[in-house]
Amino acid sequence: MDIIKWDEMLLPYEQAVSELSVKFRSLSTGYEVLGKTSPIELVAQRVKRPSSILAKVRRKGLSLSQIEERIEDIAGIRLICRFAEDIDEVVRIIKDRDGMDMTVVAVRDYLSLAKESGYRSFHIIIKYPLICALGRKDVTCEIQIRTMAMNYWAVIEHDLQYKHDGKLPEEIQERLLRSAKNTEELDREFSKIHLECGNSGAKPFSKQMLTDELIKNIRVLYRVGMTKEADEYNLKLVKLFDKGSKEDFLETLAEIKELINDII
Ligand code: 0O2
Repeated sequence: MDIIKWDEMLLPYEQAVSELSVKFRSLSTGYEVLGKTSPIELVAQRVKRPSSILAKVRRKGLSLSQIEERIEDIAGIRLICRFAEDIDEVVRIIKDRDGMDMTVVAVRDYLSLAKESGYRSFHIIIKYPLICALGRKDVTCEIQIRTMAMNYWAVIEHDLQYKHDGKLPEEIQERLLRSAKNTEELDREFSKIHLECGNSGAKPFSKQMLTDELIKNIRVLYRVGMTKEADEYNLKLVKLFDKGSKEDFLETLAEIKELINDII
């Protein structure tokens, strides 16, 4: 009989989800640096629980020695988007990486056709090359891409299934299915609002954003020792906040940036 050394078996999966999370978080931060809105709102990671691995082994009629070869979602990364259209962008980003730091093995589109339960998400199965304490290994990983609304539904439904050993009363299943349709409607409505309010990708200049940007730059002035100038701009900021136009903000911002550029 096969004996599973869980710590040893799960080690590469733990490392893979950690590395991949860093990569996707860094990618997302890059958009921020460029002043754009990232299509990835949140990155989550998990390694499948042993009980869930064993349940899948039984459901699929596998032997224990087939776990690594046949179970593709031991390592899981979840990329959560604001809008349904962001999912397409994230899928494109991952497909573009195929053959670089990961290889796309399969794609499961539960958006075009939701699962019977009502579950919606886009899954990409990848092989991720890893060097870990056990040596070199290509780790299979499932990347789930979904909106916040899809995630809300899936997390709650998953939790209910887990607590009821997957045997939810029919009436609850029907209500969950209806809720899934409601989240689909919510996603559609948010996409429409997003489109109507302009989604150029570049951040619009709201007063709040400009204030934050000014404060960020004033803090740089303090850090580089230009205390007098920083104090002056701090005072000016309060006046701008009360009465300034966007043009006034932009002008002041340009002045501070010039000062910073001169000394850095
Ligand atoms: P966890 O996190 O391990 O407890 P397959 O037999 O391979 O074709 P399978 O096994 O359902 O199909 O694989 P699939 O579709 O890729 O699903 C893997 C994961 O997707 C699940 O892992 C869930 O995270 C998610 N998922 C799939 N179907 C549903 C669903 O109906 N409801 C919810 N909430 N999530 C789903 P585990 O093993 O359930 O989760």
